[in-house]
Amino acid sequence: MKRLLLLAAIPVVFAGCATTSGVPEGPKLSHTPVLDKLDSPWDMAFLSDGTMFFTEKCLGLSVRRANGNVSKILGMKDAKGYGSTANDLFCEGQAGMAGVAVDPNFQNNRTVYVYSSSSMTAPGTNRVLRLRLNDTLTAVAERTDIVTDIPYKPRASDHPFGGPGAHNGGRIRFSPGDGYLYVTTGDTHNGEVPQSPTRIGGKVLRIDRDGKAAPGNGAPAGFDPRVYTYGHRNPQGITFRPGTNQPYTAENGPWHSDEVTALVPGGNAGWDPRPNVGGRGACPDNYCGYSPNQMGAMDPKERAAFMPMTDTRTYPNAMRPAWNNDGLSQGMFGATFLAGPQWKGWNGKLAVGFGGIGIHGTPVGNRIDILDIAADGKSAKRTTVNLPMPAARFRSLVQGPDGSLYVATDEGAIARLTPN
Ligand SMILES: [Ca+2]
Repeated sequence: MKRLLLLAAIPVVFAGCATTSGVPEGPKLSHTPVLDKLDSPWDMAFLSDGTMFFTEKCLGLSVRRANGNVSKILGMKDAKGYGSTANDLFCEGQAGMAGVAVDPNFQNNRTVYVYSSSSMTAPGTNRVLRLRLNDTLTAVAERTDIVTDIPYKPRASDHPFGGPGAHNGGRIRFSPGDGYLYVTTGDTHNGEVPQSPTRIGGKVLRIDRDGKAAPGNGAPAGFDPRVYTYGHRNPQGITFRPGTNQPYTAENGPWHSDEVTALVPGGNAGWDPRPNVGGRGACPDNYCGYSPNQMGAMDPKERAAFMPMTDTRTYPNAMRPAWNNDGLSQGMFGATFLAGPQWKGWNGKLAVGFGGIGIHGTPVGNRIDILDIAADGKSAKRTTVNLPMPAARFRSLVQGPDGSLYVATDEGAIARLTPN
């Protein structure tokens, strides 16, 4: 590890190791389709033999065996052909079935976890479901909802900017370090939620496999003990840095400043869209997340000054982002640290995927970037991957057990990007 650090620190010594970005050179990638014609694939999780669980936002949970056969395991209301069906699970807007994670003890308990919207509690919440599967991985043997109170945006009338299901969060990952489950939740276009001590949207939760608060979360007194970090907008990426296992989030910005942030226990990510905070006045429907009305032609710097993703003036101790996508919002949906010598200069670097569609003057962001993040998590250099496939809206990035990077796209595909 020390030798690798040295290589990264003095790349100029090694001809060909450095690029103009300052990020060491990585491998060439080849592209192999894995599944296509899927319906909004949202996330994947692997067993060591290559078995891949995957979710589709408006259908449910399926599994692809290493031999390529696919079984549909748990379908939501009206989904066809699933071994099990749950009529309370639904999709709407950005919400539906989202993240999936495999229990670290899967070989003994055949258990996976999914994040899904559910109508079981009116007017709808997001839940984390613990699912024990049958022997053939074709149906659910036992379902236990271990988190039932993650906010969901039920109505378009909450404010003028987005529909139901917006800012829904949804990534779930077990830390390879402490073994706890980390859950990202969105602000649901509700101004009170991100800084609320008791409403668990706009947060990263850190829980055990029963949904109980993990020890050492460090949130301030009066906070729900499941809260690990708060003051998030809509994080849809969480990943753990090789070596330290420090968690990092990737989250969308409000027409400016997507952020990658190194998390610390009890940290405030600094997003507070309430009225009368940070020198703002009132806002439509008490949500200043797009304040002032940014339909105008202000550039991202002006927007950021009005509605910062990290309000360090109001919250001087807020966690600063390592990187803010050069002040742009381009739909940063997922992130994963790359690990292994096959990644060459990108070993230990962060891959982030973008799926922005270019609304409100924000440039299209269909790409994958590699971030070389400083050891202290406070700055980063960036290079952009030369994709061996057409530009796509990347919803999920996961490194598989074969060491390749698997991507899910809003175009309905899951594909393997193999370094060579
Ligand atoms: Ca922030």
